[in-house]
Amino acid sequence: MQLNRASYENIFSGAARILRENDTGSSTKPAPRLYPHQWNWDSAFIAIGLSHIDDKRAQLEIASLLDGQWANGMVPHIIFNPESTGYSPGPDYWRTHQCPDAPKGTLTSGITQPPILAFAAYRVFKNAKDRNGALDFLRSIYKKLIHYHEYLYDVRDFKKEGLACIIHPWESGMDNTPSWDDLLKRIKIERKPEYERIDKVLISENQRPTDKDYDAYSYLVELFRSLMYDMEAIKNKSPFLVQSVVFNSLLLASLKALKSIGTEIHEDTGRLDDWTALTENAIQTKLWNEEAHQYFDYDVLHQESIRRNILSNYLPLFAGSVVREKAERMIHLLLSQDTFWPQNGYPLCTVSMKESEFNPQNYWRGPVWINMNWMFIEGLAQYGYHNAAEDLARKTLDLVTNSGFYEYYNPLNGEGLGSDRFSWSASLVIDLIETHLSGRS
Ligand code: 9WN
Repeated sequence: MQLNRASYENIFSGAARILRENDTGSSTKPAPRLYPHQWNWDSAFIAIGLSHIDDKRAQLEIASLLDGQWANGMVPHIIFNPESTGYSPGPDYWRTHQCPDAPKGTLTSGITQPPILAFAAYRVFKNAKDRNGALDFLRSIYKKLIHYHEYLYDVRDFKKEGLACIIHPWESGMDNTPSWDDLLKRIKIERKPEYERIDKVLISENQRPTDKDYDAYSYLVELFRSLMYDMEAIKNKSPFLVQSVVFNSLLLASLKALKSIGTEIHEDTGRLDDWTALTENAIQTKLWNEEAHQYFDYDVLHQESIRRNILSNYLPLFAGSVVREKAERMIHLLLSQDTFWPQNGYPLCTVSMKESEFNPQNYWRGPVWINMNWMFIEGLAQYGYHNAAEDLARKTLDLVTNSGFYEYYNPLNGEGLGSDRFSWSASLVIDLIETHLSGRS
């Protein structure tokens, strides 16, 4: 079968249409109704797909996200669109405008998300047709990107080990992954937080996090709000502090991209090599588990590895920071029909099918997510596993062709779950068609 752009004409134009429909002018909503604002790692993934269609619009997606950057360098996980309602928790709940570091005139959340932004910015540059325009774009964002990474090392590397810590499940982007279960259960919620859940009105309850999860999510936001988002205070009081594999793998991928960006525009790349070496070493020493052949998240408060076999444990492959012998063992597990690649279904499950928490319909507890597949297609190709990468790309495109551009999918039968017309599913399908299939058979 010839797998090239022409075979996917319809799916490509369907994807481009979704990005147009979810476009608010300078940013793209992750989903038409469920997520009506701008999200951090969504915009990064979206910009990569947009860069195949329109250089300038892709650059604007990244620039508009950076407009929400805080004075301390943090790029928030949500930038609220003042014209959109219908998402909870909204700006009234976060109340970040009270905080001196928050940007003036822009409403944002008070936490961040996996830092894949610099990686995306470099891809947007590489895919640009107008090279001079793209160089100007890099010049306009470089210092802001450096400031974001300074924040991650100077403020978020609580243990000074080269591993940024996350303080909320939402910062992992994988909100209710089983890896957070024990930690969330341990949180003592003295007073039930006051929040509403609009998500359950739009999406079946069995596909979303539980109310208990939301109690913990909201409790943490109320705690951070009461501490005025002061990271020193949060570090001492937060019951959720994790050195996360997804966060630090994407950080590494971004550092490498940032170095390439700096080199392109002849800027000082000073601290980048030191940071990269530090984080690469910390991931190998602190997060690697020899017995399980994978990396585990680390619970900083209870000083223990979180031993759940979840897909994101393998993301150092995306960062290209795994030595060959380890990588081969990991890839063997990743491609196994017992864990992440169901025999008659669709890869990759976000939780191993062998874990007791595996649930094929519930959010980050098993379903296939297109951004995860995309990162593993990149990772497999980097390690020379071109057939497996192409197989995964083809299966991913089959899934979208059969079921539509959903937020996530049941890996056992391909059913679309969560929101329909989901932007990063559309955007990354465009990139798969343009980057990973063209010309190969
Ligand atoms: C909370 C927007 C975001 C994604 C996350 C995904 C989901 C939000 C929610 O939607 O999280 O940030 O309300 O459930 O888990 O990865 O960025 O698409």
